[in-house]
Parts: sequence; C-alpha cells; structure tokens
Amino acid sequence: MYNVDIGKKILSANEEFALKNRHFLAEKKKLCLNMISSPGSGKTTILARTVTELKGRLKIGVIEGDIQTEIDAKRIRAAGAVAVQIETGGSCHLSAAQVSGVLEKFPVDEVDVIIIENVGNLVCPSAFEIGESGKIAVLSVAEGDDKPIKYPALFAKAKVLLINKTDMLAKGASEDFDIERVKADAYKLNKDIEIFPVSAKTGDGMSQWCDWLVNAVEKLKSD
Ligand SMILES: Nc1nc2c(ncn2[C@@H]2O[C@H](COP(=O)(O)OP(=O)(O)O)[C@@H](O)[C@H]2O)c(=O)[nH]1
Ligand SMILES: [Mg+2]
Repeated sequence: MYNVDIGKKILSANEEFALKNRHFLAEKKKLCLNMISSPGSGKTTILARTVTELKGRLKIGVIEGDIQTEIDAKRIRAAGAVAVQIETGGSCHLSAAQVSGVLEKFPVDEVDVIIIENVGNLVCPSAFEIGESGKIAVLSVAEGDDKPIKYPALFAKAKVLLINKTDMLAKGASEDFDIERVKADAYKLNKDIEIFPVSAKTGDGMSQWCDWLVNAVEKLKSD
C-alpha cells in the first residue's frame, strides 16, 4: 500500500471552478451572494422587491437557477434588473462551472452586486461552493421554526438569514412559528449570522435588509 502525501490539496472540478469565479469576482471587487432556501420560501419575490426598493441606489444583477423554465429570470427582468437563467435540467443545485459559463457573458462591470438564486433546496446547494462571497438563507414562516436545527449546514454557513412571509404571522397564519426560537437556534449554529425578518409581499423589514446589502457592497469596494 502506498501513501503519498504531496502536501497539496487536490481540488474537485467544482472547487476549481469556484476558485476561478472567486478570483474573477475579487479582481472586479464585486460582491456575489448565493441565495438558498426551499422552493417557495420567496427568493424570487424578495429579489424582485429588493431590485425595486434599491432602484437608483444599487445596480443588482441576478443569476437564476432552476431545474426548468425561465419564469424567475423574467420576473426579475420585469422588476428592472439584468437576469440570466440557468436551467440545470434535473440537478438539485447550481454548479460552479454553470456559474462560470454565465459570468463570461454577464455584464459584471455594469452591476454593483450579483445575487445568485440557487435551485430551491435546503440541502444540496449549501454543499457546493459556486464562487460566492457569502450565502443568504431564506426561511419562510410557513415552513416551520425547526428548520435551522433540522438542516444546520446552510444556517451554519450563511452570512444572512431572511425570515420571510412575516405578514402571515400578523394574519394569524403559521401562528406556531416562533421567530425567537429560529433566531436562537441560528445564533447557536453561527454567532455572526445577520437575521432580518421580512415580508417581501408587504415590504415590512425590507429596508433593513436593503441597507445591509448596500453597506456590504460599499465595504467590499473600500477594502
Ligand atoms: N404571504 C406572503 N407570500 C409571499 C411572500 N413572499 C413570497 N410569497 C409568495 O410565495 C410564493 C413563492 O414565492 P417565490 O418568490 O416564487 O419563491 P421561491 O421559489 O423561493 O423563489 C409566491 O406565491 C409568492 O407570492 C411574503 O412575504 N408573504
Ligand atoms: Mg424562485
């Protein structure tokens, strides 16, 4: 049996592409966020509302990942931002190679930040780096407050957690969803995570998330 240690980590093909994307984006000083959640928690609605709320303040470019269809990219374009759709054709997560292919033709210089909406899934997307500066987790109140402890990987890695659909709580729907429990569980996994309760439908809480985004872009530019 031979055990050869060449003292060098061998990167997977995905890690190679993620590194390439990271270098490309770092050279251009562009913030790139990887948005991850279950299907239907409100990623596209949050993004469309963020584009509208930050019009004139921040230029957002979006890469949409879905198994099939251009529906989400069209929704983002309708909100006024550039959006490119990746259809994974069955894969439950975006790969760094797919993102690399899009970045080659994306108008990166014309935007301040790129947000990538990953395929709706709480598990696989958090296991594959795509060259992002950080991950944004979205959890809607309709999904139950036990998700951070049941799916810890995403919440442990995310820079931001958006707790969406808070309007439902006000209406008495999902009344057993305990926001304080979610916050406590998320902080236990990740003491630095920033948590913003929002309603992409009513706009409640969106300005705090938008301010965080603007500050994160400014910080990267001045670093
Ligand atoms: N009540 C409520 N519904 C929302 C909110 N955000 C999104 N939705 C609805 O949730 C559904 C899924 O939203 P979508 O943005 O497509 O989720 P995605 O699959 O994560 O991109 C749509 O019917 C949205 O209108 C919200 O803040 N409150
Ligand atoms: Mg979507």
